[in-house]
Amino acid sequence: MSTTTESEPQWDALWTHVHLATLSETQGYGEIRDAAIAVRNGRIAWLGPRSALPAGARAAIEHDGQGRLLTPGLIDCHTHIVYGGNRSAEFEARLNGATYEEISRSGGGIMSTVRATRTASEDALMQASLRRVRSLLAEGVTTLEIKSGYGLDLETERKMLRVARRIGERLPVRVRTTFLGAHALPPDYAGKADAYIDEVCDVMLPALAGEGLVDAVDAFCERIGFSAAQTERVFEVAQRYGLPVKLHAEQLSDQGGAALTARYRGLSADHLEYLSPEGIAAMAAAGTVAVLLPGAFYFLRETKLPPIDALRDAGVPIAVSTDCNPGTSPLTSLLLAMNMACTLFRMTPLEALLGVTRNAAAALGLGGEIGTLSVGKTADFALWDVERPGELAYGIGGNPCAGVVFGGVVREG
Ligand code: DI6
Ligand code: FE
Repeated sequence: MSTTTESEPQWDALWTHVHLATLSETQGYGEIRDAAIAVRNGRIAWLGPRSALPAGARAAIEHDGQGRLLTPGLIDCHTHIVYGGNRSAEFEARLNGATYEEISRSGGGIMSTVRATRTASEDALMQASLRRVRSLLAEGVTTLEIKSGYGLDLETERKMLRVARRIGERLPVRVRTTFLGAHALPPDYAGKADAYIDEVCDVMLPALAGEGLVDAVDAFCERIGFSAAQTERVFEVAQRYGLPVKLHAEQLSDQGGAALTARYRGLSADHLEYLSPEGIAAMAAAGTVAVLLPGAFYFLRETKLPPIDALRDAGVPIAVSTDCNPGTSPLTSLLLAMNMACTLFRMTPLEALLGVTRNAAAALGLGGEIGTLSVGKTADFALWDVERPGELAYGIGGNPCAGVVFGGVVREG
């Protein structure tokens, strides 16, 4: 242990004149007006009303927050942000009257993204993805989950996950990777879904987990994706490798995916428009987070709402995310996802903010580390030019983010 002289400041940095929304209370925003927050070694060392600052407390750097709102850094806990090409031509063709069949017969849909992702060089994929990630970061995002799933072969799934890891090295953002090999059936396995699941379980996941590229494992459990039995095979292998699971569950129909995820103590079940009461009960008992994705609901013009009231009544923690992907949610604004969670799903602004902070942290298994302003947690914050925390979910367009602190360090740009 090093000895400190009396004149050495005990903190690395201190923000004063800030209005905190700690999100750490059981009720409400946990607001502290005219507050201060101090950082040491990248972690929150002290926070409270400015009037309660310990006498003689000093920091190496002091920042005047100018009365701004300071929240935990935002967390986008479900994205497919690494992909090649985009599907704007398909969007346009559909609005010009093309049918879904015509589009898929001409090679459109998810397979067009798979082709574009397979042919993109790692650097091209990196550049295209960085642009999208930067939009999220400009709105106060400090942690981001990124899934694979547009490769559907070992080489391209590896390329996607390597790009995801490199994004976390290149930009000041924490990246958690998710292997989504069981996202869709590649054309060469047509009619042989079980054989493709063999490949996912016996070849892809072992290789990629062994290379340290995988933090969690996901699948698309759906009539047009994989069955609950096939999903469970993937979960078993994940468990063998000590990797947590999550699931695209009950997006288009009820496959019992949420209950299956709960049985494997999954971090989250995501989408959930067709979630059953049994699924809700299982999630509540297992502590599995419900990740709601209003961008996909909006873009697909879905009308069946996820069962928000029942999730609330059961005490299931609810997170909100962009689902950023080229097919069903080309959305790179987490603030807009919060607004949509309120307008489309009737969540409250407090629930929306909890959904991109505390509950999103839980959905990534990082609840002890980030997601609230609490002493000991990593010092990830966002500063906002708003009067009240409820304003974050209110605006449509415009970006009130006035600054970001990542691991105690002011993020430039
Ligand atoms: N559900 C979705 O909404 C996306 N993937 C998934 O499992 C769709 C992905 C795409 O169309 O590119
Ligand atoms: Fe998704």
